[in-house]
Amino acid sequence: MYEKEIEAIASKSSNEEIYLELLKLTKEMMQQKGRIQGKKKVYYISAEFLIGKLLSNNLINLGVYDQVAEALQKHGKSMAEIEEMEMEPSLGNGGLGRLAACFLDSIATLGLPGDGVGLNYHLGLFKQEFEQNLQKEKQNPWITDQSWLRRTDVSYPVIFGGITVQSTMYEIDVTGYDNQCNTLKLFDLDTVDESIVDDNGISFNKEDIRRNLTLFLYPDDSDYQGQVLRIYQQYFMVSNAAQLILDEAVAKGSNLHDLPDYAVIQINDTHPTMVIPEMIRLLLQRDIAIDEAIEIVSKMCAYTNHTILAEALETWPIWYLERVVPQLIPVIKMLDVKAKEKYSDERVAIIDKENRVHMAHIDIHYGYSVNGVAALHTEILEKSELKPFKDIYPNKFNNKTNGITFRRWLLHCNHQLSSFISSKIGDDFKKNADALEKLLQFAGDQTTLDTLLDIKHQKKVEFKDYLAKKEGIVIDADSIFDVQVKRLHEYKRQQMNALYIIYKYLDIKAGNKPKTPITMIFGAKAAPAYTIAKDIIHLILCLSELIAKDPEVSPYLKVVMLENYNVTYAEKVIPAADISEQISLASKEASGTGNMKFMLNGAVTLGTEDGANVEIHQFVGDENIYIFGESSENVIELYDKASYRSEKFYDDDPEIAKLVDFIISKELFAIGNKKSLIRLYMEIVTKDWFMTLLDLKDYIRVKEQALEDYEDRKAWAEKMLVNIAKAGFFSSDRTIAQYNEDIWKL
Ligand code: 26V
Repeated sequence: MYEKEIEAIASKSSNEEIYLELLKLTKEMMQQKGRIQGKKKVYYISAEFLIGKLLSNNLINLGVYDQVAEALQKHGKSMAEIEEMEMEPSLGNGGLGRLAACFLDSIATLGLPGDGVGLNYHLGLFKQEFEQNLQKEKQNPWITDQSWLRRTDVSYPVIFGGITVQSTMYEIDVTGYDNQCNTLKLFDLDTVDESIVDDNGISFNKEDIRRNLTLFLYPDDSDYQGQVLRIYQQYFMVSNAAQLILDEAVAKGSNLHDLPDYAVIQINDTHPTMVIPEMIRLLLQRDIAIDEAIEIVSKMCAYTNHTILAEALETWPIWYLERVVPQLIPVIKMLDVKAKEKYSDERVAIIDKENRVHMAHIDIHYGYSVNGVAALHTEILEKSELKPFKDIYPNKFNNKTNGITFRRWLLHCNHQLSSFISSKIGDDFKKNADALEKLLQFAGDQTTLDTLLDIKHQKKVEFKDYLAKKEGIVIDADSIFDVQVKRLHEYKRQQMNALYIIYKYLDIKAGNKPKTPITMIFGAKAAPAYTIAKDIIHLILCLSELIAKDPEVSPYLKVVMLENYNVTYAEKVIPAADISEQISLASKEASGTGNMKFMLNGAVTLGTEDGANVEIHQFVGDENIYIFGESSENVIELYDKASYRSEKFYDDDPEIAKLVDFIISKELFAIGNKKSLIRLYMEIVTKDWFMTLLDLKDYIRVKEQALEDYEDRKAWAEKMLVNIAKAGFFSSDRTIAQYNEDIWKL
């Protein structure tokens, strides 16, 4: 099917024309596939959907990717250059949003009825640019006349204190691999006006709700107006979702009393929490009594927690909510009173003594399931962070270790590896990820190992070429690629990696040249108001410049910070990585999903026993991973006793002091911003909330070991093979099958 059409498209001369025609044809093919049907549907409500570019993935899932790629090749074109024409929607920030996108792929692939519900941010998350070694934030427009978005005539009124707006629903089709389609539904407001944003940056009038509501994902919330705008966005998202869910259920025959037979809502972190009071309010309006309304909604809602960081657990002063969503206040107060009647413990209160509303507490009291996203994370929730809740609701808690879709993170981003795997063990792994284990039979096979090394080298060359073209940066494809790509946050400890770079720089200066040169690659955006995170970016960029200008060191060490790291970049850099840096302070990274993508592409993890690293470690065994650092138990104890002092590590250990002091050295002052470097230095020496200095020496020791082991190419290739073979568990198809079996029951 479609041979003629594909051939005709491939023969066009302009890449843009080819892209637009392929877009049209792909949409048509998806239309032909039809919709996944079923009485009960899951609504995955999320502030973020980091879907990435869609053309290749849709072609893969439709089963025509190879056919299109071959047709293009015949005409001297490649899929890669056609993909360049597509804009990447920037509807997410990091792991949470990318997880939502992987989940949509797997829900459709498993043939389950399930839609995503979110917002259509016109300018998405900001676009990152570097100027004078500093991060600058720019607009990131992604919506074009012809795109995957489809405007619908579905529209709902949304009432805020003071104003009522009328929404518009857009849709993006989500095709399953060898299956039918679901949809991602993105709500928007026609009056939103991009021209109110400052030409040079991302500032705008935060009070002009009609014109700013869906401009940005996570607009700056360092002031009151910014925080209130977040509440406007959240309510707009969930009020639309609730109205949509009621409409769809009624259309399928629900009498509202039986709503849980038609719909289940997965609340992705606390941003969509207001769907609970909103749904109750709508049921009350439709003459359902309060107790029954609460019961219905409680049977429909399930909550996923994605972080234990206190500052990320949302609480809103009740008067903020009174201003934005006054109609929800009586419901929230009632939910609070009813919870307090049953449980007097202050720690589980919805409205606390300071009159702040704890969003997660609404989810836990009035949802039927609470899950963490990796075994260790769920254990920490149950034993410490949410222990008072676990005590009262022992059966609500469950773990769902995250996963990634292999269609994007292997088939699409690494055709060479995927075809090689097929040639060895057949195609079964594409639908049944556990079949990857069959690769283990080739663990001692020299030709298999050589081919793995060859493919890795090819991906390094491809990445090197991409980087040279995109940023004019030249790297050595024969060097070791050591990669840390993720949001910039102190708990993820990019600063510890920077201290390693200082160590290596000084070591090379002292005459110890690495056998194989090392390329340290970073990619990270810092939240615009997060000063220390921006200081860390500044340090890395300054180190990059210092080293590049030093002829003694530059042949052996190179530091690259990718500008505006996004899904497209991830698809290029992850297959090229040798070492995957997963170095968060143990207990702080809920799961991580990058760790899984690297593993699947044959990189070896250098990491702490944190998040899903713990499970990766269990699967691959001690030989095939580099683990360092304090255990999560010890870290939690240090916090409980407030006994960690970074000064002590700095004062007692001249080797540590030497590295930290280099941040304020004359060499770096000559390149960078003195104020920023001093601020970061002071932060590490006097606070170091995420205990960089605690793990620094062990990190250096283990990283040196990994670099040394890299020299034994055969032994390294074996580690790569085991990592790939053991990645099956981390398929999001497994994760979604578990959500369905334990929570959704579709
Ligand atoms: C919280 C906030 C608070 C207000 C400012 C903006 C903002 C943005 C996001 C969040 C939630 C952060 C939670 C999060 O992203 N968690 C990540 O979830 C991944 C998927 O489960 C997981 O792999 C990562 O370890 C976890 O950090």
